[in-house]
Formats: sequence, structure tokens, C-alpha cells
Amino acid sequence: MTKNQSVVLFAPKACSPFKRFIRIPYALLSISSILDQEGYKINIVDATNLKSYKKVCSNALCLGVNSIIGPQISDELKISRQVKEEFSDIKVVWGGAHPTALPEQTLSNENIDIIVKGQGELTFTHLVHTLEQGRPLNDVDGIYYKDNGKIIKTPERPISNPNKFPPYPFHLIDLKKHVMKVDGFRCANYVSSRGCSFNCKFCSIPIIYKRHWFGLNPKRVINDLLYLKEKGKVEYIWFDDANYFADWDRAKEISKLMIQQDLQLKWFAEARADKITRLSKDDIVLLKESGLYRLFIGAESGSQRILNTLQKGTTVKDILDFAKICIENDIGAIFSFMVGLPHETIYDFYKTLSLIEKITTMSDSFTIMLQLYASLPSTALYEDALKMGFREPKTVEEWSEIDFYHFNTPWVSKKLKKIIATTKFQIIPLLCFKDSSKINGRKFIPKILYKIPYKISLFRLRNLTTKLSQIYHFD
Ligand code: B12
Ligand code: SF4
Repeated sequence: MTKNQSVVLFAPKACSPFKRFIRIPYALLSISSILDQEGYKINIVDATNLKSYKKVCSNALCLGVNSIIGPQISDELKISRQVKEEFSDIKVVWGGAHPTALPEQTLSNENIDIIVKGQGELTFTHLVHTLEQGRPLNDVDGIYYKDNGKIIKTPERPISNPNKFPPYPFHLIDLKKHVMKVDGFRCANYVSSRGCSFNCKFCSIPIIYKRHWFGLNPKRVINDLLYLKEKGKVEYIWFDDANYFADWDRAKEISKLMIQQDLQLKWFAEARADKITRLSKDDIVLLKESGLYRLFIGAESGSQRILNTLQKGTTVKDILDFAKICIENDIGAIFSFMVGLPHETIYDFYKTLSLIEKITTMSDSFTIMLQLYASLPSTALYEDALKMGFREPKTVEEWSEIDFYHFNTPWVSKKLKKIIATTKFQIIPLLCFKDSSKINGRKFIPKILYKIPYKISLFRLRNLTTKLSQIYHFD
């Protein structure tokens, strides 16, 4: 049955000074899945075409906005303001990691009416029904809303297993727009699980999913991958799961089905180093056979002291053992490190640089990422950041001014900031110029020329670690 009123959803574009990622908006597809089955008309407006909201808002019940920390918030605020100005009856509803962490502060913005905290499928469906029937909002669990200027919080909604919900309604998006070229392959992201049971002190996932983890069942995952392959001509799947390998039996079953169904897709996933090091040789062979192309690990730090402080639950040895497994099995890997962390000393930073140097020289298929620590509200480390002088943004507008290419870390000395900036912006980016044959489309560049930036960066990295060890008498 087609409903009279529609639902409009807004997918922000990712901000990075280098690229504009276009990812499939799984959060929005998830919250649409039940409503779509019930016959609601759902329009997803994408920030690459911000003005298109005008065409679809005329008969809408609400505008749903997906929000995470950072500069994307400015587009989210812009569309919320414009919709409120032009269509005052439409309720503006925000959900996602940022409003979940700071529901009251976010709701204080005059153009936001309702916050959905945490998992959204059931709450948003119930909310849309309630708005449509004109019933009171206090009927809906899991939200914050305003009543005569007062913020009202309803009881929390328990987390549900996403297998209970219908499949992602891919027909709501133009798939072609969301396929990006990665290493020369047509690549689409996919989310096959929710949450994570670990409790790393810097991470937002435990805040959203309260340390639950749920994996979509393998048959359902394979159906979706087949859809992406057939309809989007996708060659490479980028699993955006927080912890893809949390349930090894499930990951194994997905790989077996990929082989049985002859999917012939390359795939990428995020893993914990300690999980991969516990797999057998046969397990790794299975992953490879099913198309595993590259793994991403949150290595975070080369200092065991910092890994312990972060409650990461991994060791520097796990990271190196993981690297060896990747080499033995010809698997590419991205090692992501964080710097500028609360409690990090110059010696910890030196340990990170030394580990980066070791890893980058181990394989041409290894890439290093160095991220400036982002203070994520509601996380345990955020409390430490506040105590150490992080100037907390007081409004959602101020949060949109926070980006991750500038320091928001008053505890880092001027001197260390300078060293970190040189490493992050000048040295690390050039370390990926290792092997032109690994990058489709750049094969015409003579190997020897391609490697020059890498050689220079490696020289600078070694120079920096040596200097630090001499100045501070490390090791
Ligand atoms: C894809 C992704 C990105 C993409 C785009 C993200 C986007 N716009 O949503 C890119 C690559 C751009 C990105 C960048 C960054 N990201 Co990111 N990213 C993710 C990732 C891997 C997947 C998101 C996803 O699709 N999840 C699947 C869906 C189904 O789950 P969900 O998002 O939780 O949605 C559910 C609920 O939250 C809710 N919901 C969500 N939106 C809405 C909207 C409405 C209206 C309603 C009712 C409900 C609702 O309902 C959904 C279904 O239950 C998550 C980790 C993860 N696996 O979730 C991190 C994550 C969202 N990112 C995070 C971070 C820290 C970043 C960066 C800051 C990293 C950095 N240092 O640069 C940058 C920020 C850049 C910027 N703002 O410009 C944090 C969030 C931090 C925060 N407090 O906001 C996460 C949670 C990772 C983490 N480990 O902490 N990211
Ligand atoms: S950093 Fe990774 S392992 Fe740790 S809680 Fe977040 S998603 Fe889980």
C-alpha cells in the first residue's frame, strides 16, 4: 500500500581535503528498510545535489539526517535550516554517531526537532508512524524531542539483531553514483555487521552499540554482494564493518559461499591484529581464495604503554605477527596509527615512528595511515582530553568547525606538533609510492622513477627517528 506522505533522508558528503568519497549510505538504507516494505515513499537526498530537497519535500512528514562528527555537519545544518524555513511542518530528525553522543546539545539547535539515539531501524519506523498518526512523541522509545522548549528524553530502546529487519533497499539509491574507483577496480562499500564487543577508549562504536556485535547472516550478505556485482558492475567490496571478523564462523561461511557461488570479487575488511594472528594457515588460505585483497588494522601506536592506555587489547608483537602473515600470504595491508593522543609522550611517538619504519620496509603492499587523534564525545578518552585542556565545542555549529587535519590537542607541545605535522603531511603520504605495478593504470611509469618519492620519504623517516633517539637518548 502506498502511503500519502513521504520521508526525506539526507546523506552528507564526506569531507577530506584530498577526495570526496561517495559511499553507499547504509545508515539511511537501514532506517528505511521497514518503511520501504510498508509502502512509504522514501527520497534520499545526497549532498552532491543539495538543492534537490526542494522537489521532494512538498509532501514529506520528516527529514532524517545522518550525522557524524566533523565538517559534514555544516551541510547537515544547512539543509535542516532550509527545510525548516521553507516547509515549517516537516520535522527534522537527526541520528548517527554524533547526535547519539551529544543528544541534548545537538537538539538545542533551533532547526532540529528530534534526535534518534543509537540504532535507528525500529525507533525511526515507530517515529514515522507516530508523526503520521499525529500521536504524542512520548510514545516513541529511543528519542529526544522538544516540548515547549523543554528537552524530553524517552526510555532507551534495547539494541536489536539487524537480521530481524528487511534487507537493504538498494533501489532507493542510484548505485552507479556510489561506485568508486579504488586501485583501478570498481569498488563499493558494504556493511555486513553492527557494533563491536571491545571497549577501546577512543572509539565511538561502543557508545552506539553498547558493546553488542551482530553479524548479518552469510546468505543475506552473499545476496547483497551478488546484487552489487550484477547491478553496479562492482569488482571490489570494501567492508565498512567496525569488526568484520568478530565471529570467525560467520566470516568463514561468507568466504566459503563466495567461493561456492564463484563471486570473483576482491574484498577488503577491517580486522584486529590479534584476531588474524590466531587464524590457522588453512583459514588464511580460505580468505585469500575467496578474494581477500587487503586488510586494514587499527595498529594505533608503536608504544605498548599507549596500547594499554587505550584498552586496545593488542600488542606491538601482534601487529608485527599480523604483518608477517600478510607477507607470507601475499595480502596487502593498511596500518592505521593515531598520534597526538592524551598521555602520549615524545618517546611513545618515537616508538610509533620506529614501528612505522619497520612495517613500511617489510612489504611493497603495506600502506601507512597516520591520523591526528580526534576527541570523540562520550568516549572514555574524551574525559581525559577535557581534563587535559580540550576546548569542548558548546554547540553543534562549533562541532562542524572541528576537522581532523588540524590539531585540537592542547596537551601536545609546539615542538612535537611540528614533528607530527612534518611526518603526517610530508613523509607518510609519499611512503605509498612503492610499487607502480600494484596500482592499475599507473603501470606506464618506470618503476625506478615511481619509487623516488618513497625512497626520499623513507630516508627522512629514518633521519627523524635517529635524530629523536640522539636528542632524547632513546633506546
Ligand atoms: C563509512 C564511514 C565513514 C565515511 C562516511 C560516513 C558517514 N557520513 O556516515 C567517511 C570515510 C567519510 C568517514 C569519515 C570519518 N569518520 Co567514519 N565511519 C564510517 C563507518 C566505517 C561506517 C558507517 C556506517 O555506514 N555504518 C553502518 C550503519 C548501518 O550504522 P550506523 O552508521 O551506526 O547507523 C545506525 C545508527 O547510528 C542510526 N542512524 C545513523 N544515521 C541516522 C540518521 C537518522 C535520521 C536516524 C533516525 C538514525 C540514524 O541508525 C542506523 C541503523 O541502526 C563507521 C564505523 C561503523 N562501522 O559504523 C565510522 C564512524 C562513523 N566514523 C567515525 C569517525 C571518527 C570518522 C572520522 C572523524 C575519522 C577521521 N579521524 O578522519 C571521519 C570524519 C570525516 C568528516 N566528518 O568529514 C566514527 C564516528 C565518530 C562520531 N562520534 O561521530 C565511527 C563510528 C568510527 C569509530 N570507530 O568511532 N567515516
Ligand atoms: S577500535 Fe575497533 S576493536 Fe576497538 S572498540 Fe572500536 S571497533 Fe571495536
